[in-house]
Amino acid sequence: MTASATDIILHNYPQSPVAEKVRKVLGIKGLTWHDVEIPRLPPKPLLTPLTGGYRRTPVMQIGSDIFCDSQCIIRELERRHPSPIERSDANAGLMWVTSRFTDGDLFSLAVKIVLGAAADALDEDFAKDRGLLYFGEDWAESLKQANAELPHFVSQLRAPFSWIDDTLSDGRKFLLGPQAAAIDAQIYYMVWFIRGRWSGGPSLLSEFKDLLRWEQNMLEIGHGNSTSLDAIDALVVALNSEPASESDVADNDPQGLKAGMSVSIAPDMESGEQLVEGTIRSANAESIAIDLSTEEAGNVCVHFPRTGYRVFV
Ligand SMILES: N[C@@H](CCC(=O)N[C@@H](CS)C(=O)NCC(=O)O)C(=O)O
Repeated sequence: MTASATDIILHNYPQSPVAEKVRKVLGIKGLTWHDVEIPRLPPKPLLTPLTGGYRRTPVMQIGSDIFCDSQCIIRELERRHPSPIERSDANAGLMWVTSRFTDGDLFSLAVKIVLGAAADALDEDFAKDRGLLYFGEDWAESLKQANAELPHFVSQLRAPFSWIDDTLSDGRKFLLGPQAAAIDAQIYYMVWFIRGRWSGGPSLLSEFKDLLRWEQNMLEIGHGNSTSLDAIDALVVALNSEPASESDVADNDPQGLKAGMSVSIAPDMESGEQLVEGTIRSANAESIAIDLSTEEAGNVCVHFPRTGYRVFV
């Protein structure tokens, strides 16, 4: 199977909850896409030439445009395939505001529960990698604490789950009504993660009747139409194409960003992740895109969200 420069390519692996969020958006929109399976642990030698070093999951590629982080990916899918889902509706902005809580506090809680419950059984390399990524330098201590305080962390997750259940209690099929939207994917991936990766998940969820009904509706949506693609073929797509996104930097950027400036970008946390270096092609309130070049992928334009990322000028 080969891909063209306009095809959607998702670099991900089956167990990734954040990738499940994006796979669900692809399903809601009924899109066709290529599935490249990447390693769960670094090194990721067939991914990082595309991203300039960003190693998280998922990453979306369209030709030589590379979208890092589910925020950027969902926004780009929405721009290219606006119907059905969220931008067309006035709830879009609130969905993104809510997503800072679901991707932030709520996801951290889910990670604490899943990794904390399994702390003694985790593979050493996996524990070290994810520990650093999610808990920072003191990860070993945090993991022990998550294990010891599991009931507390479950209580913190149970409340938001009860709010979702309340919202659905009028019998609506999805959170905003009869049609699934981005907010559904934004919350579903947490439920999917807790159910699938923590032994207490099914029991916790069984408390919420309407949430279970919604979960089934979400499950039935599927993931769109995907075919697997070799990672080497994805690199060839990038090598044989040029970035197609526009160059546009708004005047009033708070950091004084301008087109052509050299910058480095990384997730805004102490997780020891590699900085991605390039020159600015576009920047606005929501996102930033930088141009860079690697031997394996040629010229690429790598897109990041502004929220949750730090731009070093
Ligand atoms: N803010 C990122 C978070 C991505 C993230 O943390 N993904 C996890 C997998 S669910 C990850 O990257 N784990 C380490 C890895 O895959 O190497 C997003 O929304 O895409």
